[in-house]
Amino acid sequence: MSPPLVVVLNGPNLNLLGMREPDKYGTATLDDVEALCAEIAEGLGLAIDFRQTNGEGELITWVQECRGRAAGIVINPAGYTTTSIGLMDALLAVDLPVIEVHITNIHRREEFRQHSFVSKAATGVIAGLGVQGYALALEAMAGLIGAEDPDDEA
Ligand code: CA2
Repeated sequence: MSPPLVVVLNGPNLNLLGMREPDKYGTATLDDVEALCAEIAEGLGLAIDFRQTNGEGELITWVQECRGRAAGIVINPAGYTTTSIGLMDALLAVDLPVIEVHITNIHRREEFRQHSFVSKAATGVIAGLGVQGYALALEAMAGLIGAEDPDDEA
């Protein structure tokens, strides 16, 4: 049987990770985050599809396309966290486990970063643990979808 697919979505400006503001977001690039996710996913018996877009419509389309294809969604919605009712509606409609990830602790930052529409559609939220939050999200997702550890004896 093929491994369950988890779609890992990244919103606007996350393509700049590791290239700007390392004091806030760290030095890992988005390619590094993808490599981390791929390594963790393999150990958990998950397949991943890792993507980034700057477009709100594209992000919403990708969420819609998860229906019937993916077992769960890990998403760092970045700047659309606090603005996009369309993204929230898509995540609610897709009816899959959703884990929202933020590299920084949005609750310690400016007030405008603290209200997340995406959280209304999320099963769980991880914030403030750096890019390790993506690895933790995949571990939690494996538990939510009942993925089988490939190292476990059948
Ligand atoms: O902490 C997070 O992961 C955020 O989702 C990152 C967003 C920010 O708008 C959220 O409030 C919190 C920003 C993503 C932009 O990423 C950059 C990375 C490096 C340099 C510049 C932007």
